Amino acid sequence: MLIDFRYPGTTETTFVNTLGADVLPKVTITCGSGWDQFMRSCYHFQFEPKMTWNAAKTDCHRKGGFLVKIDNTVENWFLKSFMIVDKNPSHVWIGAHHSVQESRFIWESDNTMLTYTDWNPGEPNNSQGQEDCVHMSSSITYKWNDIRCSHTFSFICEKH
Ligand SMILES: [Ca+2]
Ligand SMILES: [Ca+2]
Repeated sequence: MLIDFRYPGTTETTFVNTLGADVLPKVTITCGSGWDQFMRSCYHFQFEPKMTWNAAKTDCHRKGGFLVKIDNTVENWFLKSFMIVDKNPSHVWIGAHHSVQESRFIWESDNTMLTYTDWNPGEPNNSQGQEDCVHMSSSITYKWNDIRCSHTFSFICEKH
């Protein structure tokens, strides 16, 4: 598997293979300060200050992005890996939330249904009928859980 990855605090994009060797010249995508590039997207990991899901969504929009939309296992793996080697936050909001009108989970960025998912076993369980937002939790190796939107957590923004 080949991934492109920009290490935190650097401006160079480095292509690495699974052995960690640099194998290809960099491809330039300008993410801007505070954003990290992976594949064709840029990510902003906000560990502090923590926010409710709705405030996090608004903050991502203000920054020119959206709450992260996780499309596949590679993107999910990148996000997990980044958090584990960085601040290892306890809870992180992602862009999935439960649409009351449609009675299903959708991504806030484009209102599409979730295709790839990484739910923790037994989730989503909509505990007490009040769990409409989705987070990744370090206690379950960053698998996904639905939870009340009013919690204040770290969050991940994405932009293209
Ligand atoms: Ca994405
Ligand atoms: Ca739950």
